[in-house]
Order: sequence, then structure tokens, then C-alpha cells
Amino acid sequence: MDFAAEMKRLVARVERGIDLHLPAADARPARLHTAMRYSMQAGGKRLRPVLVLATAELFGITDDRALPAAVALECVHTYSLIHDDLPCMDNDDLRRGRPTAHKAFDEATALLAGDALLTHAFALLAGNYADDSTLARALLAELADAAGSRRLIGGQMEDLLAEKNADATADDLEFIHRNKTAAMIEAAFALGALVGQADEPAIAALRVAGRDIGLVFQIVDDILDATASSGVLGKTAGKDAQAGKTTYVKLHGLATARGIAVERTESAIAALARVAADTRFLTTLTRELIAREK
Ligand code: GRG
Repeated sequence: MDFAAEMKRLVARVERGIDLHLPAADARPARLHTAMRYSMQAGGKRLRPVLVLATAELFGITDDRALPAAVALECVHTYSLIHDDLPCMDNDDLRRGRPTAHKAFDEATALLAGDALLTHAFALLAGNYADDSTLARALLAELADAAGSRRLIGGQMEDLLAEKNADATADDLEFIHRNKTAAMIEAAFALGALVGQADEPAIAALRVAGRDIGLVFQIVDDILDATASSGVLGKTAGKDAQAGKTTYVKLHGLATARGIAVERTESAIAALARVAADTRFLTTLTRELIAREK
């Protein structure tokens, strides 16, 4: 298996799916639809939708059946980034190497574009799986749960609270990462498996892999932030470390944080091996995540 070629193939399918499944930029109100496309088509790693497609392929779905689910998940992820960047949250100027939505448009348009992407995700699921109402209901429930107040939004809420709480514990951090970061990655595996009509043990194993991979993703993010190099001054801590945020590195130290990431990577790979299929692409992707540099 040529991992880079596989990744390129899947990302290209995702990009095509995004273009196909988003409202046209000139549909009224053009400003809103342009802002939705601006954020969705700004690049990004496309990790979550690629995971949806790759998981569905494990169960023989090689046509575009899983594409609307993959795009729906990227819509929710992108909405969360748009809102996270707003002045009332992280107040960031750049995202995916371009001005954030509220900088490129304005705050109200960015807020609405995020709202519209979140809503559009559910419309995509309801509209594209209507031929199998059991599947449609399962997909809708899965995404609603992952994006909801107990998971993605709940993780974000606890993250905001932890920023103001110098006594945030390892348990608090675990909750935040399990939900703010891992929920969407777990959902990627679950959506792909549901479209692939996987059985319960396979879905359960894939959920475990998703949770572990989500945590690895976050730990690596914290490590990259803690060791970020910037400008002529050489090594300077990244934004989170500078802000004194509770991170894996701050709580456990760099070496232990790396150790936990390695442990979780192996746990994810063991979970993938329990799915009776060719999981080489997903296993390699898991190993790549711990080695990533951005
Ligand atoms: C506003 C409800 C709400 C949630 C915001 C996603 C998020 C929650 C906040 C963004 C900040 C952050 C560091 C979250 C952890 C997850 C993470 C690293 C997201 C970035 O995902 P990537 O790196 O982004 O996959 P791209 O741009 O590649 O898609």
C-alpha cells in the first residue's frame, strides 16, 4: 500500500464532495454561502472526512455512499473552528494559513456561517440516506451526540472554564480532550462503520481506536505547541503554553506526554487489528499522527 497515494486519493474525494455538497456560493444569500465555502475550502488536513471514507472502505464501500457523511463531519469540524476563532473565544486572526472567517468577512457573518455549516451537516445526513431510515437515524444520532453538549460543545465549555482555573486536574484535561478533540475523530470511525453496515463488535473496536487516536492527536498538538519554534529568536513556546493553559505537557512533562501518546497509538492499532479487515491504511495513518510536525 502506497500511503501517500492513498491519502491523496481520499483527500481529493473529500474536496470533490465538499464542492458537490455545499450550497453554491452565489445562492442567496451569497455572502453567507461564500463565507461557508471560504472556511470549508481553506485547506486543512481533512483528517476526519478521510477517516470516514477509509473506514467505510474497510466494509466494501468504495463508491460515494459515505461521502455525504464525510462532508457532514467536516462541516461540523469547520463550524467549531470558525466559532472557536471568534473574539468571544480564542480571538484568532489566522486559521489554515488564511484570515479567520470573522477577519475575512465580519463577526456576524462568521457566526452565521458556523451556524449554517452545523445545520447543513444534519441536512446532508437526512437528505442523502433517506433510502435507509434506520441508517439515517443512526447517523443523525451519532453526529448529534458527538457534536452536542456532552461532547464537542461540552469539551469546549470545560476548556473555557479550565482556562480560568489554575487548579485544573488531569481528570479535567482528560474530559476536555476526550470531548473537544476525540469526539469528532471517534465519530469519523463510527459514521464510516455505520455506512458500511459494520456489526456491533467492529463499531465498538473502531470507537476505541477513534478515542485513542483523538487523544494522540491532542497530545501531539500540546507537544508541538510546547516546543514550537518561531521567528529569529528560535525556540519559543506556542500560544497555549504561553497562555499558561493546562496541557498534557504542563501536567505530565514532555517525556511522559510522549510516552502516553505512544501507549495510546499502540492501543489504537490493537483495536484496529480486532476489526476483521485490511486496516493497513488506518494503521499507517495512526503511526503518522504521532510523527506529525504540524
Ligand atoms: C466552538 C463548539 C466549539 C468547539 C470548538 C475544535 C475546537 C472546539 C477548538 C479548536 C481548538 C483546538 C486546538 C481544538 C482541538 C482539536 C484540534 C487540534 C482541532 C484542529 O483540527 P485539525 O488540526 O485542523 O485537524 P484542520 O485545519 O487540519 O482541519
